[in-house]
Amino acid sequence: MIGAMPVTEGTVVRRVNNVFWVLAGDREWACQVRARLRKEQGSVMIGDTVRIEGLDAANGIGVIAAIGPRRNTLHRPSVANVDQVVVVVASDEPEFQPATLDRFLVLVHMSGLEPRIVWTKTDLVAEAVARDRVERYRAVGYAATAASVRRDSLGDLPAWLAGRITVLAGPSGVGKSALVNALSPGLALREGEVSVRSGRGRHTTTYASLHPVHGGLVADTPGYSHLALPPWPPEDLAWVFPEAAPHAATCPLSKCSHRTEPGCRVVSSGVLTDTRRASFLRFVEELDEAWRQHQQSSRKNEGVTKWSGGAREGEGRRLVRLPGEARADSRRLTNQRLRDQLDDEADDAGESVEEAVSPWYDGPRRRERP
Ligand SMILES: Nc1nc2c(ncn2[C@@H]2O[C@H](COP(=O)(O)OP(=O)(O)O)[C@@H](O)[C@H]2O)c(=O)[nH]1
Ligand SMILES: [Mg+2]
Ligand SMILES: [Zn+2]
Repeated sequence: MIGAMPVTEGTVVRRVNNVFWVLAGDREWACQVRARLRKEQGSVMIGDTVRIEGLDAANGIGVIAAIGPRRNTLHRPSVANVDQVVVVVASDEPEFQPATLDRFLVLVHMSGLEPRIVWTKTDLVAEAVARDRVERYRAVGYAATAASVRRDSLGDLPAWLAGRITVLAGPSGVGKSALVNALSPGLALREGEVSVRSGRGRHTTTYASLHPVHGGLVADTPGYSHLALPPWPPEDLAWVFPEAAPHAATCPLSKCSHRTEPGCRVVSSGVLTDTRRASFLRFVEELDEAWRQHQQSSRKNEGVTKWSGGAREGEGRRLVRLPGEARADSRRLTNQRLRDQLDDEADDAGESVEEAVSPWYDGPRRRERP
């Protein structure tokens, strides 16, 4: 048939330089972004729902004419409209570290998303060990499953993917790329690649790709080894430990960090046990420090504002906490400080800074009304 195809909607799944690949129906279109759109709405993100026009079916090309409202955005990898983050941990090689898993879980919760858990490489441990770990986290309230690509067993993972945009996250070497390959034979993502440090500082920008698998879209991510918790009030940590949250809600103490305070309901409930409790105590201490530093730098900023605005001494804006936008703003403010701090850590570890900064900074964005 001759003539323009109708305008259609699709999802941005890949980017190569300034060409965005849009999945619409059962095919991908190579699209440029209309110049006016770039000016009005900024750059297109992987995961964006877009309207494409001027489709040329013979050459598979089109133009992105509009970006739909974003439900949320993640950074590193930069992906919009993420429905879930699946945290991948290895049963062994690298050795399972509960604190590392808990840190990923907390970071995903803090960005407003629900984490799920896959233990992969279960071929490397006794079946009972694998089962116990999964059961433990299920008891806490997480969707958790076991997998082994060596044994062609992917557990509940395929069922979780349908109709959703999923990001796989987790330390490097745990088997994320191998899982995506197993989900989509023929894809052949490179496995066993440890991130290489490229000179001083940043990797050349590589964009996340979304792969169509089991009726959904999945993004593989590089591993992150240094993950700092963002500056949250330490007393809010219990909100991102699902087993502790209901008890924190009824804790009678004010400003309680739910550590060891006499009369604390989280403590007396005994819900935090063993490694979960160890993670909790460790993270509270990290937040103590991160939050204290954050408040110091906020006070400094307020001082400047007061002076230039001529406001009276001691009358600075109160620091607004939780939830939503204010928190997201404070995260953006402290991003640079964290980046500086992590720069040093990354240097020590011989890794790039991009990887060192937590990928989960921007919380959910308020949905814009058209
Ligand atoms: N024994 C075993 N090895 C695996 C499994 N999945 C991945 N691997 C190996 O673990 C290494 C790291 O895998 P990769 O997918 O690159 O990890 P990523 O860094 O998380 O993407 C590779 O050598 C894989 O072959 C598994 O289920 N069992
Ligand atoms: Mg990989
Ligand atoms: Zn308490």
